[in-house]
Amino acid sequence: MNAPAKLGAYGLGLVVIFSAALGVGGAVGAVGPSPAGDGHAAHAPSLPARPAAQVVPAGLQVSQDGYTFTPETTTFTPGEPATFRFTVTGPDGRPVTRYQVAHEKKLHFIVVNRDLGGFQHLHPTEAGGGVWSVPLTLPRAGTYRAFADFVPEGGQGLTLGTDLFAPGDHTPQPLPPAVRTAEADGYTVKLDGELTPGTSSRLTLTVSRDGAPVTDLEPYLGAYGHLVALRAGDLAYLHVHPNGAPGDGTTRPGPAIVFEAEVPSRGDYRLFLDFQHGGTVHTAAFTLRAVPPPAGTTPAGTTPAEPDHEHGGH
Ligand SMILES: [Cu+2]
Repeated sequence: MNAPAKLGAYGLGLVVIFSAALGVGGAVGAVGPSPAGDGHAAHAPSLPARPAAQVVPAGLQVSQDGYTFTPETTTFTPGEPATFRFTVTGPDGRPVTRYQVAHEKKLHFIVVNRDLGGFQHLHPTEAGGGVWSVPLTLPRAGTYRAFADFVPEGGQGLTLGTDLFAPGDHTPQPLPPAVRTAEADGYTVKLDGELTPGTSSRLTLTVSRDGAPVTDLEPYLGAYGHLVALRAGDLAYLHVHPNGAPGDGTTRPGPAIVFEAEVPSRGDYRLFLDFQHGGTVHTAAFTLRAVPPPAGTTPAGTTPAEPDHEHGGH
């Protein structure tokens, strides 16, 4: 019976945190995935102390820093190919037409089921006048989250998110359990490493096929792999940067792809790895739980773990 009350309280909590995060942005000049400097407590004296790393993660907002993700339509027939068109509206209220290239593209477009059961990484084309256009099929009925990941010229990188809908009966799927290997198109990908909230965590993904390491991965968007991490529950979008690049003299084309990931909180994350081999892009998906390190090993610069009732539980 008290579920609505809890939801209401949760929503209020989000509003408070959101407002505080904007305050941090105004004070230090940036709200982004990197931890901001401290000192924010002075601007929000009525709020309890809050780790600076808990600024609003990317992907949760349809509008941020004056930029707004504006879809032409948000409802699609399940399983039917369609064209998704959208603009990004800038601070002046007009569609943004000038972008910086990042990872070889001006804009990266990610679509995932709200239950994290699917993943599409697409690259829309410019249709003129700031309109982006991309063929899109929402494979089954349900609610989806679409992310536009871009850098407006002269601005900061942003990931804006909006919901898309495919009407019809559907049964949400539970989050797949955490496992250390994933299959993708006949490839096996093994995940090593842990996610530690609030600090950079090294993740190594190793690709093999038929038991043999794959040592001739092909560059895709300027790297041997791209990793998107989405937080279960709200689909916060985490930027994950690969270590090294093709042609830098030290980065090998597999079988291991190394990333540095930083997640803002404990909880479950769904990781999607894109890699290219044989001229085709493959996607391997993992569930990984972020837990604070055991007491006494808290990395410098992070907030000490709460009393650890989950100790040894994962
Ligand atoms: Cu992309």
